[in-house]
This record gives sequence, structure tokens and C-alpha cells, in this order.
Amino acid sequence: MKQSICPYCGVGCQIQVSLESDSITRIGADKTQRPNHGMLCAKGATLKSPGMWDTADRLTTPLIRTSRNKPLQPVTWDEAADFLGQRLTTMRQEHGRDSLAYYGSGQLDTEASYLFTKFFKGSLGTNHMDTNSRLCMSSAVAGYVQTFGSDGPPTCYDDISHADVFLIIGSNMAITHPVLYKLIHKRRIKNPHVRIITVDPRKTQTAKGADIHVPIKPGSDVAFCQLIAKRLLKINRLDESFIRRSTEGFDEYQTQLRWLDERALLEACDIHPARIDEVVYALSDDVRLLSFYCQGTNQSIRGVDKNVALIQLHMQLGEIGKPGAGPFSLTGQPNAMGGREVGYLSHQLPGYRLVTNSDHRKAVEQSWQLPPNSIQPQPGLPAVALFEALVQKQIKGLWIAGTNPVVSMPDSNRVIKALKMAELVIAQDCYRQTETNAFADVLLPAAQWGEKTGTMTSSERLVSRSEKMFDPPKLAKPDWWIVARVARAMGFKGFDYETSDDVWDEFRQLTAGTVCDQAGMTTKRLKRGPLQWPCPWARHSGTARLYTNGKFNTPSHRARFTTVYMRDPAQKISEQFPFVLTTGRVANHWHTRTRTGKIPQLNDRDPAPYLEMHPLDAQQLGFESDQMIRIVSQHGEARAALRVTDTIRRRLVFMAFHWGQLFDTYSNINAAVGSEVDAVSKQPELKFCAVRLEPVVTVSPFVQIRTQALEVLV
Ligand SMILES: Nc1nc2c(c(=O)[nH]1)N[C@H]1C(S)=C(S)[C@@H](COP(=O)(O)OP(=O)(O)OC[C@H]3O[C@@H](n4cnc5c(=O)[nH]c(N)nc54)[C@H](O)[C@@H]3O)O[C@H]1N2
Ligand SMILES: Nc1nc2c(c(=O)[nH]1)N[C@H]1C(S)=C(S)[C@@H](COP(=O)(O)OP(=O)(O)OC[C@H]3O[C@@H](n4cnc5c(=O)[nH]c(N)nc54)[C@H](O)[C@@H]3O)O[C@H]1N2
Ligand code: SF4
Ligand SMILES: [Mo]
Repeated sequence: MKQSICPYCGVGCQIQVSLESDSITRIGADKTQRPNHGMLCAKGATLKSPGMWDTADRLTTPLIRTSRNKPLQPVTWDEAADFLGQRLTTMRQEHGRDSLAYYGSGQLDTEASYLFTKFFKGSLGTNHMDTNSRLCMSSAVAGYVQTFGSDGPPTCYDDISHADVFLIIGSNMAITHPVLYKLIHKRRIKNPHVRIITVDPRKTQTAKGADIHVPIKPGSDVAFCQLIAKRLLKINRLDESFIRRSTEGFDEYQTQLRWLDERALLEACDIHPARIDEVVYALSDDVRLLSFYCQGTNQSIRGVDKNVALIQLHMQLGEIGKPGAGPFSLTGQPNAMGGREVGYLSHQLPGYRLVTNSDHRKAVEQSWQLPPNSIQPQPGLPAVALFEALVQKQIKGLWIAGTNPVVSMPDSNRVIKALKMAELVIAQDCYRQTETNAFADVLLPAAQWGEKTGTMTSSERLVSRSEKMFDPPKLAKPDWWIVARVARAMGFKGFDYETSDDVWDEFRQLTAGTVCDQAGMTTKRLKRGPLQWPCPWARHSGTARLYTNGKFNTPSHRARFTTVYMRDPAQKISEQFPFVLTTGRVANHWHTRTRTGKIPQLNDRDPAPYLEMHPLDAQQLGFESDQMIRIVSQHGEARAALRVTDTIRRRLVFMAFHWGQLFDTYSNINAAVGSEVDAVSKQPELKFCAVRLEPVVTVSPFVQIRTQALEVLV
């Protein structure tokens, strides 16, 4: 039996794997082990499915095509590394270091993301390095930085067993972080005084299990948080001693709240006043408040403001830095936390350092033994702008690893165009058939979960080691090995690692003295069990909660109140586009289905995409359940069967983004979703797009455009 962690979501469940001659016979979990105490959701429980392992779709050898009209040919690793070494060196010499870029993923382990950061930001010297975390957690990162002075969720899962009120806002955690949600529910059932509040425009699984569901208008979370804060302030519900000791800017915050018009806020949220009364009542006593939030707050052009408004509510109530309290951003991917720690967003460096800070650059350059000024001082391009720079031919070569942007990026026709315009597209994945791989000049075969050793950090800052259980098929290699191999082929020093433990050792030491200090997490210790950072020295037992001493990471050590305003989403509802489209997830699929699409138990439960619509809207439009509907926006269109349900607000429709062009030419909803971004975090607004809905009968001009764009996929 081997101990491992689930490779899907950021809960980071511990699993036990029974093996017989290199294949998994049983997946289970130990009741005594946190965080999951024996529980696994459907995704974790089906990890042994042969669909994922014995598939002809595994990528098992490097493949190269020397020109776009030639087929990909299998090559050895030496040939692949030589080819890439030469191409990347020539492109860098001819077009400059900023002609190359990386687009990565919170699903690679810390070792791999760390080495990609070292290679791109250090050796190649470009900050054009961003990841799918830009679509996911960048508003949460900026929200923490703005209020607390640095990134890092202050809370831990143990807080669930101390909280009195759970505020779940913009998260459908009953299906997206199922095991954590079960823990919340267990606490609710055993403790009748506990309250669960869910704020979501849809009556989701999560909302169905809540005591109070507040179906706010999409995009109105800032107004909701301010309304609650204002009403609580009115009844003097604030923690004066915490505010005085540990915060700054409260007077301006208080003045703003007092000036804000209650009716205008209520109108902005478009909610029955009784719901607000219920929330205020639940929070009016001195209760421990634990808030969970995710993409309903982050994926918005007001994503940072939404985060800040919620965190400030906690600051007003002093609900932070003690058991059972705090704003807890749920991390989606298994190692998006580790990715942030190694600095894989375009403005970051390892150890929560920043490229704009000269001391930070110097510390990292010294550790990497690079000449001064090797790392550029300006942030590189964030995801959406990075793909646009490919269209504009400003960036010419892109290395993609562990992500499928043709399906998951907004305005996917533009992404397809970007990949077509690129001179060199490298894609590194475990599987052969993905929508993105169809555009690659070089395909690099990655070992998947179970086939390599690596480290990941879960939502609660818990660092776990995932052990190799069996060899990868044929020539597939761990991600860290691949980048090190190519870096060496280009002649760069500092990539001579023998094992992933060597990489981990270098990274953990580079975090010494930083907010996310992991210097005390030696491999020997991690082999014994996971640890929570900060963990600065070898006998340190790790840290469950941050800010327990009331000191924050701002220059004054005080948490900052700032003024934020409710503003409308980027796209406007009009006669031409009268509905709001919001997008998200279903229980049984993981993102672009490269794995879950191969697992019959999951596929059977969620076999095809659908569009959720309120019965009165369906009636008005003359639509019926199961009818195929075109969802048309100013960017493009997608199609899905209609599911009529009264769990959604009127004039709002919902569709999941799991089904890409390989499922059906028109099933990718991101062909319609726009790419407007938050001004601070640069996270795109994936939760609000103006659309019109039509029965599938007529042919729109978009159909032709998309058909052309997708020819290459068939
Ligand atoms: N089954 C499954 N689980 C997953 C994943 C998966 O693909 N499948 N992916 C993982 C990843 S990477 C992530 S990031 C997480 C995402 O986890 P979640 O954020 O929980 O999932 P989503 O479905 O994207 O969005 C959550 C909810 O936001 C609501 N929402 C939309 N607009 C607004 C708004 O303006 N305000 C509020 N308050 N709510 C709004 C939607 O109705 C939706 O129910 O899930 C992780 N877990
Ligand atoms: N409309 C809309 N779009 C969205 C969202 C939304 O809510 N609405 N959510 C966004 C969010 S939060 C996220 S996180 C993204 C996710 O979007 P993606 O990152 O594109 O989704 P995945 O399907 O998880 O892609 C992971 C890829 O990595 C491969 N892979 C798995 N393990 C490994 C490994 O160990 N090594 C390598 N090299 N490859 C591996 C998989 O086969 C797969 O091809 O989607 C975003 N897009
Ligand atoms: S809750 Fe997340 S980590 Fe746990 S089994 Fe399910 S997908 Fe895996
Ligand atoms: Mo995510």
C-alpha cells in the first residue's frame, strides 16, 4: 500500500493506493488521517479507472513536426532536446528574450513549476510566464496583498470545527470541494446553532444545503458585502480593540459605509430584503465567522474588489487570526498554492517575492548564480495579454505545460488564432488528444500522478509529498526532468539535478525568511507526513493559522482598510444580447475532461453539456427541455441542450466549460465568453457575458468562422 494525495482539487485529500504489479487495485482513505478522514469524492474514488491508465491516448514519446503541413514524428529525448535547444536559442538570438513565453498550470508539482520559473525568468530572462492561475486565483492573491500585505490564506481546515457561521460566497463547494463541504455539513448537523449562508445567483447543491441562500444578481458581491457591513455597523457590531490594534484606514471605511445608500445597495444585489435581514441576524451576535469563496468572486472584472470587500467585513468583525474565523479562499487546483509559492505568475518570483522589487531579484539571482540584472524588473504579460501578444507576433514561441487553453481560456477563437500565428508551439501533457495539442509543433510526454515524486501545497498551506508508485509508460518523464533536460541542451548551468528531491531542496532553502517559509520542510520530514508553512527550521512543527498575533505583512504591520466600490460588469445587457451567461463546473468532470472524460462512471453521470435556464424564460422564448440552443455573444457561439430549472435566476443562463471542441465542434462555451479582465489582478470575467439564445435552426456567420478555425482539430 502506498500513501499519496489526490491529484484533482485543492482540498488535497490523502489517499491510500493498493498496487499489484504496477496497476492500482484499490483506492481508499484512512479515517484517522486529515484532512479527509476516510472520505473521497467521486473523482478521487475513480482514480484507479483503467480509462485513465490503459488508454491509447497516453502520450508516450516526444513528437516533433518540422513544418506545419507535416505530421508529427516520434523522436528520442536527445533529439527532442537538441531540436528545442537549437530552436529556442536561435529564436532568442534573432527576436530577443521576450519573444519566448510560458503558459503553465497549478496542476504541475512544485518542483516542475519552480524549474520552469528558474528557466524562463532566470536563464532565458523573460517574465512572459503566466499560468491558468490567472484564470483562477489571481484576484484572491491581489485581495490578500491589498488587505494583509501579502498572499496566503490565513486559515486552516481545522477552523471548520470551531466556526459558528459559514459564509460560502461565489463557491459551489458541495461539488467543487466536496470533502470540505462534507466537513462543514457534519459540523452543522452536530451543532444546531451553526448556520450556513450561501451567496450564489443559482440555487446550487451548496445552496440547497444552506440555512440561508442569497441569490444575488451576478457581479454584485461588493454591494452585498457592503450592505451586510453597513447593517452590522449600525448595530455596533465591530471589534474595536482589533480595529485599533491591528488595522489602518478604518475611519475612511466607516465613513464610506455610512454614506452608502442602503436601498441602492439592495437594488444592486436585486435581492429580497428579508434575505439580508436573515444574514445580519445570523452575524449580529459574537459568532465565529468562516468565509469560503472561489470563482464566483474571483472571475470578475471586480474580482479584487469583491475579495477586499469580504476580507474587510472580517476585519470589521475581528474575525481573523483565531480558531474558527477568517476569509478562506478555496484553491481550485491541487498545486495552485505551490505555483504561487514558486512565483509562476508573470509578476512573481519564488518565496512570494516580486520581479518589481530589486532586493527580491537580487536574492533570487544570487541563489540561481546568475549575473546581476538577469531577471527583468517589469512584470511579464498576464494570460489574456500573453495570447494576444502571439496574435500580434510580439511573442513568437510558446511552451504550454499541464493546461488546455484552447478550451479553458476565454474567447477561444482568439486563442486558436494565437497558436496558429506562433512560430513555435511546445505542448507538454500526459495525453495525446487535447484541443491544444492539435496546434503543437512539439509534443512532450509527461508522467502523470503516481508515475513521479513531487510536492504540492493544498488550500490550507499544507505541503504534501506525493510518491512515485510505478514507472511512467515508455518515454514519458516527470515535468521537472523535461525542463531541466531542455535547459541543459541550451547550455544553461544549474539544471543538473538527479532527483526531484534535489529540486525541492533548492526551492525550500530559497523560501527561508519569506512569508511562505518552507526551509524546515526537509524531504526526510515530508516523507513522514505533510507540514503547513511557515515552517522555518527543521524542528518547527508548522503553522496552522496566520496573523494570530494581530500583526500583518504590510509595512505598518496593520491590515489595510481601503475604499472599494460596486461597479457593473464589463459587458452590458442589450436588446441584441439580453441574457447573462455564467459558466462553471459540474460534479463529475474535471476541467477539460482529459481524464474524467475517459472514466465511464463519471462520464455516465455527466454525459454532455447543457444550458440551465429558468422555466419562465424558457416559456417566453418558446424553448423546451432538451432542445438544442445556440448561445451567441459578440465573440462567438456555442451550443448545448436546454435544461429548464427554477434553481437559476431569471435572465441568467449557466453552462459548464468542460466540453471542448473534441467532444463536439460547438460545445466549447469559451468560444462565446469574453476576455475582459480585472484592472489589478488581470483575471478574466468568466462569470458574466451578455448573450442571446436561439434555437439551433439558422446558420450564423460565426458558424463558418468556427468551422474554419477547427478544421485543424479533425
Ligand atoms: N467537480 C469539479 N471540481 C472542481 C473543478 C472541476 O473542474 N470540477 N475545478 C477546480 C478548480 S480549478 C476550481 S478554481 C474550483 C472552482 O470552484 P467554484 O468556484 O466553486 O466553481 P464554479 O462552478 O466555477 O463557480 C462557483 C459558483 O459561482 C457562482 N457565481 C457566478 N457568478 C457569481 C457572482 O457574481 N457572485 C457570486 N457570489 N457567485 C457567482 C456560480 O453560480 C457557481 O455556482 O473547483 C475545483 N474543483
Ligand atoms: N468559462 C470558464 N472558463 C474557465 C473557468 C470557468 O469557470 N469558466 N475556470 C478557469 C479555471 S479556475 C481553471 S483552473 C482553468 C483550468 O483549465 P485547464 O488548465 O486548461 O484544464 P485541465 O483540463 O485541467 O488541463 C490540464 C491539462 O494538463 C494535463 N495534465 C494532467 N496532469 C499533468 C501532469 O502531471 N503534467 C503535465 N504536463 N500535464 C498534466 C491534462 O491532461 C490536461 O490536458 O479553466 C479556466 N477556464
Ligand atoms: S475533494 Fe478534491 S482532493 Fe478530495 S477526493 Fe475529491 S477531488 Fe480529490
Ligand atoms: Mo481553477
